[in-house]
Amino acid sequence: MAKMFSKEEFIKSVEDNLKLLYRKDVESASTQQLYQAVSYSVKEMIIEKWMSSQNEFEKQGAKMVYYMSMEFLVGRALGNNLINLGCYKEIAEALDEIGVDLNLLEDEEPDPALGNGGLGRLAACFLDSLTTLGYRAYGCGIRYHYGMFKQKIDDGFQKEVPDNWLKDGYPFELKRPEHAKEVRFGGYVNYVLKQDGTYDYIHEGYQSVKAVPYDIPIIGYKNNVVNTLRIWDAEPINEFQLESFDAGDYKKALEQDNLAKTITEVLYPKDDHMAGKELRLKQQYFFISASVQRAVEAFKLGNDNIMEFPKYVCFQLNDTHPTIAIAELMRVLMDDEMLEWDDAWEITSHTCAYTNHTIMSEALEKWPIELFSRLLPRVYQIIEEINRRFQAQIEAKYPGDTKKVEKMGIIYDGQVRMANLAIACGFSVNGVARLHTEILKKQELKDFYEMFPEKFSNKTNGITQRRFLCHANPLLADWITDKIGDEWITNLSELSKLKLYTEDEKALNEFMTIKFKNKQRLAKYVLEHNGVEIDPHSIFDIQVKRLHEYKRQLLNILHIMYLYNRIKERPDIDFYPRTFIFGAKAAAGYHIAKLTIKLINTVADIINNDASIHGKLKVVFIEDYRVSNAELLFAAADVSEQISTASKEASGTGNMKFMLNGAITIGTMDGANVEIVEEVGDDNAVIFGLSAQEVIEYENHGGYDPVEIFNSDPDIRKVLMQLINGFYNPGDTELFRDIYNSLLNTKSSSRADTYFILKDFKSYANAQEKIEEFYRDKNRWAKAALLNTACSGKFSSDRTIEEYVKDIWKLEKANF
Ligand code: 26Q
Repeated sequence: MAKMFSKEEFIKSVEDNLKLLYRKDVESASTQQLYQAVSYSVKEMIIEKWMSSQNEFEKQGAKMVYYMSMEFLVGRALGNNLINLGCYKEIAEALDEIGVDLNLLEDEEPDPALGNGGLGRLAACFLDSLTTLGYRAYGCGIRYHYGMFKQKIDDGFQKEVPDNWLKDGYPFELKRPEHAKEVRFGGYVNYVLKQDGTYDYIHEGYQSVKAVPYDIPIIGYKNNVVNTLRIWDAEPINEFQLESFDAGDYKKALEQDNLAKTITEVLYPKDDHMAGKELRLKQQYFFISASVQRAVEAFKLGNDNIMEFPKYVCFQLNDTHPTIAIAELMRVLMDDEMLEWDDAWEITSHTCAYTNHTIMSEALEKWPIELFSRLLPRVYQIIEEINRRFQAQIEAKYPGDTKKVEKMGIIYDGQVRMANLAIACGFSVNGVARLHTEILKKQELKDFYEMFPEKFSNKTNGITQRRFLCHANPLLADWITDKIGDEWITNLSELSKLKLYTEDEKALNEFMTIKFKNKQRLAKYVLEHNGVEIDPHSIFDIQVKRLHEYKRQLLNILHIMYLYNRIKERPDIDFYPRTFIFGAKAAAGYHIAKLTIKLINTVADIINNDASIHGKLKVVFIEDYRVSNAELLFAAADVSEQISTASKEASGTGNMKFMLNGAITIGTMDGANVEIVEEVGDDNAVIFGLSAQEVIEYENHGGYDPVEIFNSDPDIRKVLMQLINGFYNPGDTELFRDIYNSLLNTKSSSRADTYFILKDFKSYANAQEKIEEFYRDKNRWAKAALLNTACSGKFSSDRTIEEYVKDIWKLEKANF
């Protein structure tokens, strides 16, 4: 228990907060009110550490990293904060003594969904690790009023419902109006000739919004260090006073007011295409401009030599979304700090570093010049000059090679290419898994790699064991601590000590009993939420992630349809009962993705209600997959589905969370799966499908012909025909036609079966058979499951962060 709080004091503080906030006592308060009061009490425990950490960091003059990200998918804070404060159990007991169940309070917390998926969750894991390791860090992001939509399943279809996560107030944030910054949009740039013959550039006729930061504490694991996630909200620059404006001002005031209202309204859901939406660019510039201005201001408080900026500050850009930071830092240094170009460039090019999370070209961020220069005239001007100089550099290095400028130019073909800006100006470029980084170097970013090989490195992703084991799976966490001590909580490679227990029957039994209990916990959740009974003795086979064609949820469900056919054709077949579980949100406008959700639910309905198969097969779609229910799912999984088309998944991080919790991977050699197999050994994972190289080879030769497979394989043909013959959906045989077409018909825009689903089908089905055979051998399975946990040490985000620190950020650890 934190030393300034005894149980009695804590309860007293909760009672005080209940009175203060709601005029209630414990007996009369609602669960939501109790959650709020307890959270405020926990915030009280944090605040001292928060202030003293910041003071200490300042005193030490420690270098800091600003992790710039459009998304931070932090998940619920209450339970996690208690774990990192080291007093979860004590507080749970204290609350229990006054008749309050901490678990129920935790369920009252909205799950702050300020992110889409992997990239946003990675940012959250990084903040946890940075702080636990004692590094000075800021997360910089946006305080969206509406986060990722809530998903409702209605007649099998996804419906998007707004996520009003702030409606009851968020107890862990702190508004910091004293650090507000003005951010400017639109207008034009005026030139003023100075006496020395150079120009001053003056931005005029713009609209402004006020960026107001809200700080959320990030608590290190039992180390008294607290860092800050700073999310910016927009407010009108002046109080809106109708009477005092004449006609011209009135229009402008209205527009500014509107700008402030819309800018932080909602998180853009990830799409398969980068649509050049003006509001998205506004969001990007909004939080970046505010963050950069604040970073320069904060630096100047402790140092008057601005040239030392890169010695004390690093900006890590989470994908290209915050890349405008490069031009904004140039602008602030030149226009506000009055530096010359060369000095500003010297600073900027040693401050900014870029992480790439995708190789899919349709996702690469590009903005039309017209839009960009209208919205951000001064910033655009700076990018033009960066581009001019960069092109000259390219031409000097590759004289006469016009293709190089075409491929690497920052401004080209009417567009601003953000990745090119990030690579040309940043001092570091990294991929997020070894395979991914190799593909970047050899294919997608080959020209850049040849020009700047020293900038490139790999930083394989990781996850925090504090949330995804301590909090998600307390039974397993305690068991591990019992066996090998608790050092694994801050040094995950310690888990390798568990390898000793693979020959210990009793230990294996305990391990599998914990898995069973977690399966029961999930079964209860499924019964409550889906009304479907699932058998914890069956194999729990889980695929949870965003819905995207490349992630191939479709392969999974087509295979389930195939299994169902087999069971129906041969009712006496020896089939080990299996429960297939899905969780996935589809972007609202992503037709095929949404149709896949409908397909999964339609198939689930038929299979789950077919008494003739005696419950051998169950299919469950978890509504509104998010961080909080993810924790239940990882803990309960036997099989982890990681079946993306090889070369498409940059890394994946769900794969690591499953592994940590003792699930066995069925997967392709893609992303971090490659490294997972390397750690656990290929006997303890089941790999199938084309390799990345084979996929790329096919793609370079115009794909392959799925119709051949359709014609020659009756099992596959039967499944595909069931998409369009009304087998699952007698009322509307056309419903799934587009899925059928996506697999078999070449459209002008794309090849048939772009993601090699039919090509990999047989190999996947064989792999699934291996899983079944494997699971029947209880002892072998238990060993493999335990080995997955034991070998997952590499995938801690602590390891990832240490690599970033050593190779890119060069931070020192706090010594307090
Ligand atoms: C871009 C423009 C306009 C609107 C939205 C977006 C947008 C938003 C989110 C584009 C991409 C994202 C998110 C990408 C993402 O989550 N990528 C995943 O990052 C993980 C962490 O590195 C990897 O593990 C996954 O492989 C990768 O898919």
